Amino acid sequence: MQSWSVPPVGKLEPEPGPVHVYDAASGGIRRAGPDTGTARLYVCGITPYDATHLGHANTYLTFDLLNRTWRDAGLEVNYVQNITDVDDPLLERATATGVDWQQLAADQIELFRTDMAALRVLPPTVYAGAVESIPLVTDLIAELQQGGSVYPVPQPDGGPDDLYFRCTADPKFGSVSGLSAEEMLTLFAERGGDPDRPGKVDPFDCLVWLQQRPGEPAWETPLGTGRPGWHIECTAIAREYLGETFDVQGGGSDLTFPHHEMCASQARTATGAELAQSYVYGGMVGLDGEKMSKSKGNLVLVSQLRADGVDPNAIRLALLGQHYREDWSWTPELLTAAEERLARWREAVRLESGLNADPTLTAMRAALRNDLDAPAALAAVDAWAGASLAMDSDDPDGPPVVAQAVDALLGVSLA
Ligand code: 5CA
Ligand code: ZN
Repeated sequence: MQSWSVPPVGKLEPEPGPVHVYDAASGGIRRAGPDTGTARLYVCGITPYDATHLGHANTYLTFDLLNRTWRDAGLEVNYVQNITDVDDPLLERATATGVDWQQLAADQIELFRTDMAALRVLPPTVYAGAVESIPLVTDLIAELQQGGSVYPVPQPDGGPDDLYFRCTADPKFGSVSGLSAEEMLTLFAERGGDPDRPGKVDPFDCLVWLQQRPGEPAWETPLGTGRPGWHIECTAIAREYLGETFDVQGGGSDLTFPHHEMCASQARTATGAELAQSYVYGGMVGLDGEKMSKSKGNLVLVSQLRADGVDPNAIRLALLGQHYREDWSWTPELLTAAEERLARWREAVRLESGLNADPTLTAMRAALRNDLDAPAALAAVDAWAGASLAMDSDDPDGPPVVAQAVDALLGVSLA
């Protein structure tokens, strides 16, 4: 699948050094990425049945910060993102609105690309759709089946059996989210699982292959004519493009369980290796006290803000103003404050001379390398801009260096 165009990136000489992030599985801050060479990142992509809202944007900006922080530390980044371009929510929305499911997916993917490019998010190295990845998925299912951890479950109305992954085959099942069985059961039912389906060995076992249902799309494969389950899609795509173990698996915190728990279990069972060194999650963005979600319809869309003439750099700053792990609610005041901040920073970098940039650059790097602390990085730029505007400073390199650093590290253009 084609991703989106690479935005211009500010010129900043990389400075090697360790990057740390919070890993949900171990419950602590861990070093993420190698000393030199290539860092490997997988971030779960959209299910393209509705437009990009600020919750999605926040999640992709979080991992854009990690990407930029790693690059600034002198690393290459192999960044893989999927698109769940066939799954129940997409088919249900297409049926409900009377549009062709493929057209719906194509339109929403295109809108997402446009939104990401406008927000200056660096594109993934590999952008892989579920549909185009079906051979990878069926290979992995066949491998798990041979090892005895995939089993058939009869369809309620007859026809070939669906296939399920037996997560209890994995003694470490539960280690990503660290939840109790009771909590897992509630979330599994809420987030696309089917704990009560007859014929399953364990309530947590998850669907990996759904045989064709009447009126639904399906692909002919050695496992039958059907379509992939959700979790196995990401496990297979990640393994193909990033290898058995990679540095960070990321997404919004609603993916911790069951999605990433299942992916990790499937991978461990197939290869014996841990899928990711760190599992990193962004908080949930809400509106009026409720999680912003396509299914609830309480959305603020990136495309709508853009159509209203809002500068995407201000949207970026509004989102970066909260630490990525926080849950928070969008308000128009956050956008106004971000627009004011952007204007102040732009005024400061237009000065012919300003404060020396070195301490600011050091503070920005330290903040980002310490669990992507964007609010602290913004505060460092605020301090520089405030002081440069308030007093006569004589460093002509200050303004251009800060402008390049803000562009390279925060993805915000002050031009
Ligand atoms: N296609 C799957 C992942 S494989 C999926 O969850 N798609 S999604 O379109 O529902 O979500 C895309 C990403 O946005 C996920 O990482 C999800 O955690 C994140 N996300 C969804 N809603 C919010 C929200 N309100 N706040 C923050 N992130 C969100
Ligand atoms: Zn995923």
